[in-house]
Amino acid sequence: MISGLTSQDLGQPDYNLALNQHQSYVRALKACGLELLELPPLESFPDSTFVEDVAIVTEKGAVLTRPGAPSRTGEINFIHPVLKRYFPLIYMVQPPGTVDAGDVLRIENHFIIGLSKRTNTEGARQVSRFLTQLGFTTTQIQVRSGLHLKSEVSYLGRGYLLTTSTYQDEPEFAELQRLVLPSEEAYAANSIQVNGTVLIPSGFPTVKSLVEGAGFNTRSLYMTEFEKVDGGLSCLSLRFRLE
Ligand code: CIR
Repeated sequence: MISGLTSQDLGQPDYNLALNQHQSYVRALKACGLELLELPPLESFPDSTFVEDVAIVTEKGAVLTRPGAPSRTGEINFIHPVLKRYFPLIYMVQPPGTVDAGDVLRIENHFIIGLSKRTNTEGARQVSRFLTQLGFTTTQIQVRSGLHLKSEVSYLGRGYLLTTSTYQDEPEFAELQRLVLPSEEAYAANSIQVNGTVLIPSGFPTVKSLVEGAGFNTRSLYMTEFEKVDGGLSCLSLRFRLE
């Protein structure tokens, strides 16, 4: 993962520290009551730890994406057999569509698909069709900054959205309670709510108090080594509940 793609200028990740941070992440998910399946590392795919990007998983079915970065396309061959264990129905994004699921934000039974450098209009169109067939609604918005839509916005549940100022006036989010982060804490916009606890990156005090002020428990995790390669808390797992 130290050779992962990045737009940051934060230096190379420290591999051992990244492993420690990953173990803390695993412990936190377990403490939140999740059952985990940990996959073996794929040494030839340095970004494969960001397993969120290769699939959209819902209680009704899954979509295997087609990641937009050429170095990541092959990751789907490894996640596909794993998804088959859980999902009888798996849709697959076909070329020329590309989608990174980091651009796919679920808000209750609605999905917002961000068009970005990684997710093209054809990919978004295919994903919209698949999700609609599963019974969800979808809309699309332009990703205006950051790598993915979910790099800058997270849905916490109970009507709360954590967002950078980029999306604070986005009409798609108008009906949600928006917790708007200061620009110096933008990295923490990628946080995840798991069974009522919000996991947030360590070192972002405003985010912590905003989220706690909204009535959530928080748990902070060091994410410095993943931040160096544009990764956040949502990217490191695929989280789903089976019906
Ligand atoms: C990449 O550029 O694809 C990885 N270095 C980071 C992916 C982060 N994934 C995510 O935000 N869902």
